[in-house]
This record gives sequence, C-alpha cells and structure tokens, in this order.
Amino acid sequence: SWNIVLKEKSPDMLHLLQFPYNGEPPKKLVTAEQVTPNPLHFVRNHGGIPTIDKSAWSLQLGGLVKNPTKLTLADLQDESKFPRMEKLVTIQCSGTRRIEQIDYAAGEGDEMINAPWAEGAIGTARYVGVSLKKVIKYCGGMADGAKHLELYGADTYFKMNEVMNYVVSVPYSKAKAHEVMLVWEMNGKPLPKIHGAPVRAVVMGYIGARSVKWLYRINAIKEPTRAPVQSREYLYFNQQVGKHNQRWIDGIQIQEMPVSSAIMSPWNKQVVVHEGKVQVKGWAYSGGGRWPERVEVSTNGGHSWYAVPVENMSPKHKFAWRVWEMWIPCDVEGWIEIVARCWDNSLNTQPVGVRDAWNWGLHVTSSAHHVKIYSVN
Ligand code: MTE
Ligand code: MO
Repeated sequence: SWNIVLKEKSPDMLHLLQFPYNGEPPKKLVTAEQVTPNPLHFVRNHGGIPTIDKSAWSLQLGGLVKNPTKLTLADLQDESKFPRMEKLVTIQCSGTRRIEQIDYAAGEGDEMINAPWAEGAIGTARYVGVSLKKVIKYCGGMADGAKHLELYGADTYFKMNEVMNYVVSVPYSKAKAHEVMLVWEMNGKPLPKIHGAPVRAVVMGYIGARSVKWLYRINAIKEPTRAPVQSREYLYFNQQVGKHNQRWIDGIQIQEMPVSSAIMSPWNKQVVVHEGKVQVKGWAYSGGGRWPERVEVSTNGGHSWYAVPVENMSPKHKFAWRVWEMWIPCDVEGWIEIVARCWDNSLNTQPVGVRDAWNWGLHVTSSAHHVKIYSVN
C-alpha cells in the first residue's frame, strides 16, 4: 500500500502513521486553496488500502429494504436510474487538532490507533455521485421499523482479537435529506484508491468516520449498528472518565461536528517580523449543515477580538468550510498569543481553551485555537 501512498499523495504530506496509513498536509498548505487538491487531502485509515476492480465491483443493498438489490458502478452512473449529484463537501476527522489535547494530558493511549493530528485532518472537495435516498427508493424504500443504514467498507483491520470490516451506520433521516452521497469522483478525477475507490459514502456535516470508503454493502436496520467503530470508537466521554472506569454506554456517539476553526499562519513559536500588522490565515467549519458566519481573531490571548472582514472569507456553503485571512494590527514587541474563534449561523461558538474540550478519547478539539508568536515590530 506504500506504492499507493507514493502515487496518490503529495510528497509534502506529513505521514503520521505508516500502517495503517494516516497523513495530513503541512500547515502551509492546509488552506492554500479553498478546494483541497486531492494529493493534499488528509487520509485516515483504520487498516489496509484494498484494491478493488471497478468492473467487478457491486454494491449490495439489503437488510430491511423492501427489495434487496445489487448495483454495479454502471448502474449507479446510469442517469436514467439515478440523477447525478455534485457537491462541495468538507470532511473533518473528529481527531482534528488532537495534538493539543495530547499536549494538555495524554488520554487514551496504546489501545487504539489515535493519530496525533494537527489542524490538517480536514479537507474540502467537489464530489460527484448519487444521493443515497434515490438508491434506497430504487430498492422499494425502507421496510417497516427500519431507521438506520449500515455502511460496510471492504478494508479489514484487527481489533479485539478479530479481523473485521470497517462498519458504521447513519440515520435514514440523513439520507432522506439528500445529505448522504455515494461518490466515484473527487475534484473532477476518479476517486483515488486511498480515498475509497471505486465508491465511497460522503455523509455531509457528520464526522469523517461515517463517510465509509471502499463501500460494498448497505443494510437497512432498526437501531444504530453495534459494530465497534460506531459503538466504541467515536465516543465523547465526560472528564471523569478514563481507562479505569470507562463504560461504553457513558459515551455520546459523535455525529455532527461542532463549530471550530484553526490558524494556519503564523504558527506556534514563529518569530514574525512585521510593520505593525500581522497576517493571520486559517479555516473555519461547522457540522450539521451549519456554516461559519463570522471569524474573530485576538492578539491578546482572547481578551478582545477583531472580526475578519467578510470579503476576506471564502463563500458560504452549507456543507463546506470557509478559509479566511486578515491583517491584524499589532504594536507589541515580544511574545503574544493569537487566538481564533468562529461563530456559526446558529451563533454557536467555540469553548475557550483546550482544557474545556479535553476528553479521554481525545476527540473533537473544537476549542478556540491559540498560537504563541514572537512579534518583532
Ligand atoms: N472508511 C473505511 N472503509 N475505512 C476507514 O478506516 N476511516 C474513516 C472514514 N472512512 C475509514 C473510512 C475516517 S475516521 C475518516 S476521518 C475518513 O474516512 C477520512 O477520509 P479520507 O481518508 O478520504 O480523508
Ligand atoms: Mo476520522
């Protein structure tokens, strides 16, 4: 699978783990463009990278759908069966900015593969595919009592002494709202192998973990799946929970990402030589179909804030991030703390510091982003 990494990913990628392969773009490149180039889109894998023959591939739709069906790629791409759908979507891993939580207090350690992500475990692409709702309709719709869709990826990984497929579920209501796509194209190119070729799910506004790669089966079910990725991995615990007392049922299943943002330039401990104004750049994103409405930047650790001018933010999209930049006045010589926070269109904003966000699973580091720089004025 290293050959696939070398072929499909940019040499600029930071390789966080070699197997399973996990990588993110370096700070300079995360927000260089509003649409992330495929070779720089982060990669989060639990296991290997399966190579699937497109012509032999099919998607099995079963469980509690009225007419279980098998569809080939040609079927999915047949516009007389399913209208083509195209959408700009941000995929964010719930582990984005985990490194800050690790630095604050190491949490869940060796038991699971928790990559020390920085701000790059988020990427935005234009996907082409079909709406999962149309596919379910093609199968006669959901049978009585069926409320969730279980998505199976063909990759395998080793957990709790078993070899298993990557399996999660999403509520049918999400598909019904046309917020789940089955995609085969990413930024005008065939979906790369490392991103799930030939077909992956894209679940808009949910954590990346629900966007199953190498998709081969979908089952309609009554309750959320009990598969470990769903029921054990992406859980948000309260701060009293640790290894000694954790019970799976105490964790909240993480679905929609809360509002968050990150400063991509300048970076921590950078010496910035300037003439009274520092250029600050970054991204902002909110899950669940909410979007960043305002981004604010502070040069005094969060005591007072400047709003990023709206014209310095990329356009609003229901399911995509906004990248932003601003020149911020700064007359201090010495160490200063730059902070960014975002307000989404529901006026949610970010917790103040990483200690407010800290949880044993080290997920959802959505606190305001703090960067210390040495300002030379
Ligand atoms: N799908 C499969 N089959 N196997 C995986 O390991 N990882 C998930 C999701 N889909 C994963 C998967 C996680 S945790 C994330 S954040 C996204 O894929 C990352 O998508 P990307 O690698 O295309 O950026
Ligand atoms: Mo993830």
